[in-house]
Amino acid sequence: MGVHADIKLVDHDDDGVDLAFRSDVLSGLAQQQKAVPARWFYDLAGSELFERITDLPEYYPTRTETALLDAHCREVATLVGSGRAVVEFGSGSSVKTPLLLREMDAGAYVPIDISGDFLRQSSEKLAEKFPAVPVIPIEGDFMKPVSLPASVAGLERLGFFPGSTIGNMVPHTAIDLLRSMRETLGDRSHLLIGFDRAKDVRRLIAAYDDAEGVTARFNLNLLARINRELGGDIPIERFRHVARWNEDWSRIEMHLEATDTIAFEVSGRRFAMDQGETIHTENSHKYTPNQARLMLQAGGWSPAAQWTDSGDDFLIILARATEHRSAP
Ligand code: SAH
Ligand code: AVI
Repeated sequence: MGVHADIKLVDHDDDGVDLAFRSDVLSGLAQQQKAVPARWFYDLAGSELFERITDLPEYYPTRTETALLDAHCREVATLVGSGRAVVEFGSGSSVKTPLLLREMDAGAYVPIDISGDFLRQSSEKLAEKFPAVPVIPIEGDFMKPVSLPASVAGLERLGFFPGSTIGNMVPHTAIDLLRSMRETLGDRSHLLIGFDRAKDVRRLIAAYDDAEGVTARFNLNLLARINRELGGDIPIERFRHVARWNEDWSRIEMHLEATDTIAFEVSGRRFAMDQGETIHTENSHKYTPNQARLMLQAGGWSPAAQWTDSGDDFLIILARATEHRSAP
């Protein structure tokens, strides 16, 4: 079967600049608290750095969730049934996907990711492992409505959203995304989703500020990407990576802090920052199991089964699309 031609849902100008990237960066840098959405971390270098993060001793989520998927995907397949189109949101390296596909007689695999080159590489590798499954990659932003390819129109769907990528969204955006997934995947669909659990703050900070400095490089790579793709002259060496816990929102925040008073240009616009001022680059929310289930309910999904590890670090939930009907 192999990899089908990928579907691209991204707009570039005549110079190849991603219009959404430019617009998000220019508006984000003009705010009082400067901020750039975390999805822009993932150019090819950013995706490769993220893969290195997943192997760090401090970054427990990937290995914990992988062990959960390894142990429980057979039950998932029994509950969901065969012949499904598996649609993965933010598929990245697709390294967790085989744990699911090996248990399911999947009708197709549709990985969706904003990091186009990385998506194509990962799709090729996955297709080699599962030659009987058509792989149909979609390069695009899963926050926007996604139309699934016509070739999966007749198949029921299983959404796969691992990694606690949901945690990179503030709750109201996360619920909007769950609702939009419910629309994309349709009635009778299921969603298998990972949530990172609230835990000791020192462990959380270490996971986002590792001793080797890989997460710092991942964060600072955003500035290199802005300079390269948006004609910027940001002095990267005058920024430092900061990871802090925000108790009110139950989240780790990553920031890029100016170590000096600086001025720079991006796409011909001038910006200034005081020493100590930050650009907020990522939120990573951490949940109790009740919060996770409540968010799914609010997003149109009814939890059907859940699995967690003995250390209570990570949670995976299988949910069914809630039937549309009136309720009190
Ligand atoms: N699912 C993988 C990768 C998680 S990293 C895992 O569990 O290990 C998050 C992935 O989501 C990255 O590959 C990134 O490129 C992608 N991503 C982040 N925001 C996105 C968005 N808005 N639209 C599409 N892909 C996005
Ligand atoms: C993709 N996402 C769920 C990761 C996280 O843990 O929030 C991204 C990441 N940021 C720093 N380290 C990992």
